Amino acid sequence: MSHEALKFDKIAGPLIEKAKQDGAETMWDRDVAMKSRCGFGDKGICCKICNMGPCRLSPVEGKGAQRGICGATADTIVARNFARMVAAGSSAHSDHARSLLHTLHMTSPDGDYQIKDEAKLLSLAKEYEVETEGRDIYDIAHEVAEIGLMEFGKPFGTQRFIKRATEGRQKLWKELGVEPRAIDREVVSIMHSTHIGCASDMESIYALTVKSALSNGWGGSMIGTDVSDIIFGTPTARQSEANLGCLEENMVNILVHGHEPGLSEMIVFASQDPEIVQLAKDNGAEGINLVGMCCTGNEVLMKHGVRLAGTFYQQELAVITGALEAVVVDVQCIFPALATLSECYHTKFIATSPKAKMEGARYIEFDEERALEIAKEIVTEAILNYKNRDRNKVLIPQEKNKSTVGFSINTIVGGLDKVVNSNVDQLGTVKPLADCIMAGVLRGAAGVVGCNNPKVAHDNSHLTIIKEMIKNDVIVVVTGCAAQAAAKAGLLQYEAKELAGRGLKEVCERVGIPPVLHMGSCVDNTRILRLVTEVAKYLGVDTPVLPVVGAAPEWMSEKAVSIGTYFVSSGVDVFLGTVPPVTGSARFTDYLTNGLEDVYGAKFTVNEDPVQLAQAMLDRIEEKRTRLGI
Ligand code: BF8
Repeated sequence: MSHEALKFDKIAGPLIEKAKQDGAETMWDRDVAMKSRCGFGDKGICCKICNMGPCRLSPVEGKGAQRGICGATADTIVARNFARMVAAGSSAHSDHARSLLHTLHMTSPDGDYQIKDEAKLLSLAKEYEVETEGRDIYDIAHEVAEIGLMEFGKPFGTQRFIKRATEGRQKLWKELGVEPRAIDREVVSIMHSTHIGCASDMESIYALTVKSALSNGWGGSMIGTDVSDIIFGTPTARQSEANLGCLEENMVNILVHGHEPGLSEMIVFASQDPEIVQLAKDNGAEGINLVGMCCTGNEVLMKHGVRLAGTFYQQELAVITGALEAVVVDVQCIFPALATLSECYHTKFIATSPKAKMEGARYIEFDEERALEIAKEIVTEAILNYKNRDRNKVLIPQEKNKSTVGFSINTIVGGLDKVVNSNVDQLGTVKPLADCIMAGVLRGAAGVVGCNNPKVAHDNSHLTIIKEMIKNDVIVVVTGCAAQAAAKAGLLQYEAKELAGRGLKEVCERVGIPPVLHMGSCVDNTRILRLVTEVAKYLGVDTPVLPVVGAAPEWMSEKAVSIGTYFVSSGVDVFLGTVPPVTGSARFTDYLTNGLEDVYGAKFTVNEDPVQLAQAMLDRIEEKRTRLGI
């Protein structure tokens, strides 16, 4: 069962062969069964927003159906479909933040959730104009949470965090009328305006899309990152390991997978509880081995150094090892197929969120009011399942790599202080980073983020692009599954500096960092947004001027479309390695890949060839340097 998309992966082949012998179906079987994708959907020209259709427009201009029954053109239909993708992506990220705000609201000194980063809370309180003088830290936290929750539904005003953007961005968004209002309102606006018989003007639909994306980037996701740091601690640099080789032969293996840190944090604590560890030993195991996957994996990796089992596309492979006692999931990026797949093994597939009940899963609802107690219940189920492991069905790959993770903005800025003999006043600022870029020691910076997608060879695009960047003295920051691809390939180790150009290598050596910095989960793309913004502010310019680019080489989710849109709207060029479903409208495609530059100073570039995409990124960086006169 070979597949083009797997050629790059050393460990997938044997595990997929094993799946075949075990009678287990994988995404690659389904990919083959699918034969080909729907050509209309692929181009974004299938409209099913009302029951007169679905209307499928002809992909050939001037031939066949050029309009839907209501008269909607390809431009309208493509723009509406794109907008709805962004609305869904913004919803997923922002709802994640809403959960965290509720958790912040229930923090208490003797509860399961406490305040870990008081300084960050106080700083946010100041920004929210919350009185802090002489008040209990938990009273402050609760008031901050209430104000944060109002960002979702307030009837008037705009997102508070847009004040964090450069003055240039704030002015532009105001002039264009795209300042994001309440987060939920922007999603509702899209759903309303794309209802049958509403907006048909492509550019106005895109403006609504921008508002929702900005309400995610400068709203939901940014709130998510800040609140997560406040409750669980702002990440600092730490060592860990990544890949399926992190599973252990003689331990109870538990995989946490999904996104929201409220659950996974408690599973970390539960699995370290001495009584629970003893229970594992009493049941014949040497202990408990907790590993992470997808963005939950990033959360527990960044904050606790919990080892990473793998990326999005490895979720089935992890079960096929036959060595997992439990897969514990909450929301987003979880294959429904895991339920059936787990039945081929002894693995318990445990769903926990009312937002993502999974057919065929064992359901243990997670309730923050009894967080640790429920986490212990889940870990206990996994332990008691250890005896059911069939040793004949176990195949744990050897591959794993060391990585250094935990690069919050504080970690990066603190580390880079070592690069120059800064005067003390300039310590703790982005000056060293800005100086390195201006001097050409670093040619620029690239964020490489996003998913895996069977349309392209898994991890290959991420790694090709990352390696091209660092070889050319472009420092790389990574999040999401791109970060995990880098971790598995050893690019998050200090030793990866040997793959870097002279300037970047010198920076790595002076600071003691790898050339690729793991900044967290997909919600944490806002760390990248803020870092870029701080450099722009320091240099007194707007973001589009900077030699900085973003790439989602293997993106697949609606969240990625929202992220890409908020980055472009924030003045950062975005390079995509899989084609979004927009090519059915030449006008809309041209708008995304050219027209946006006149409006936002940044645009999308799409190329499925990672070498060409990397070259386009480097060219853009050099073009920006030339324009800056550096
Ligand atoms: O939010 S990178 S596959 S895990 S969507 Fe999902 Fe994509 Fe991975 Fe996290 Ni992001």
